Amino acid sequence: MLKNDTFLRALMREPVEYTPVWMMRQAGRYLPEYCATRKNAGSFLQLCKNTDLATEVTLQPLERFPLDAAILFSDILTVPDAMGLGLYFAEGEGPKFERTVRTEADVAKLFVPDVGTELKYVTDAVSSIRKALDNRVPLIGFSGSPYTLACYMVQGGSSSDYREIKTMMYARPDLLHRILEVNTLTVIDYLNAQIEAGAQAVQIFDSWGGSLPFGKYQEFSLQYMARIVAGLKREHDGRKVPVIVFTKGGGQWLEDIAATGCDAIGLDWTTDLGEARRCVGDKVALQGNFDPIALFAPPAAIEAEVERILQSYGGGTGHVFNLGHGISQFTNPDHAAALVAAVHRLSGKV
Ligand code: 1CP
Repeated sequence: MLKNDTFLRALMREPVEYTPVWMMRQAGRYLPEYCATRKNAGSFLQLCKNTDLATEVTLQPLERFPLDAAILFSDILTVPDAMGLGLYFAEGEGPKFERTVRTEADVAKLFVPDVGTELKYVTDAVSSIRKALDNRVPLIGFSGSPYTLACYMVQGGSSSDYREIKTMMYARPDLLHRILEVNTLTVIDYLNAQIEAGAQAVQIFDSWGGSLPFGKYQEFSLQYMARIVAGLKREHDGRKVPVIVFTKGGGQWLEDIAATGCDAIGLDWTTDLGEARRCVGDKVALQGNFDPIALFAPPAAIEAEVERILQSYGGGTGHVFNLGHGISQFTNPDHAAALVAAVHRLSGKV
């Protein structure tokens, strides 16, 4: 039995005593203990692939802060890596792929990898983390959305304008749809494998869907996420497994996102939580939406911002407090502590 299931209850809009909180990228470079473990691992990928070390870094933020959920330590880019694209991290430059998917021939070669073998290191980490958590808090599994994964597969790394993938979308939509089809089938297998290994909620990170024009978002990102939601195991071990959809920059499409059948929508900081609740609060829970850069202000300002967000939501269940995007590597961990404490104190945790 879970000792603290507040996060899962809030996602299912069941009564809660206070607002649960976790932070996107809560395990990461802003924590000195993470940097030490990563150094020992040799590289970021070796850290992801080593069960004991991935377990250790997943638990690091929970040792510091009374967070209400843990998130699997891994990366969305494990999926295109399993498709044979050759993920590596160039020092100081972020993720890169040895091979891109741009031509008709590249797309024809794409395949749905065997998740059970190629991504076994991820499900092994899930089982190991569940054991180490000993039912303290729930464990979140995750994947990138088909469109966000395609951004990296077509671009070959990070991008500021998504020129290659958007050109493909306008010039050869059939090619992009084929990539998205393969990604969708892979993500369904991948998330179901995480759920079977013990993930108690899952989040789909659609980090770059918000760069699409109206209409194209629905066709190239949302449609495929709806298919994933429909293809997931929604119950495991006698308990519902909530699904969170986070489209960064998706605040103007809330009704469409809610219609995917997800249990919760992740919001970035540009959306008013109260308005979002009035719009879709009868269908889904909401997660967010503190501006991660506000963590650079002094604790008193952080608390004021937490209070504004809690008041904007307006009390009751259905809110999971989070950042509107990942925590910056330059954040002072004491400020993250102030955020977590403020959420609990101001929302009534005794
Ligand atoms: O050098 C290092 O230690 C690498 C830094 C790092 C970390 C800590 C990367 C590389 N990934 C991660 C972990 C990670 N990534 C988690 C771990 C769990 C957690 O504590 O939250 C998660 C959930 C992710 C997800 C992820 N990776 C996303 C989606 C969320 C988001 O931020 O939008 C994306 C887009 C990535 C790609 C990626 N991997 C790493 C970096 C620096 C990036 C972003 C590159 C870019 O901006 O395009």
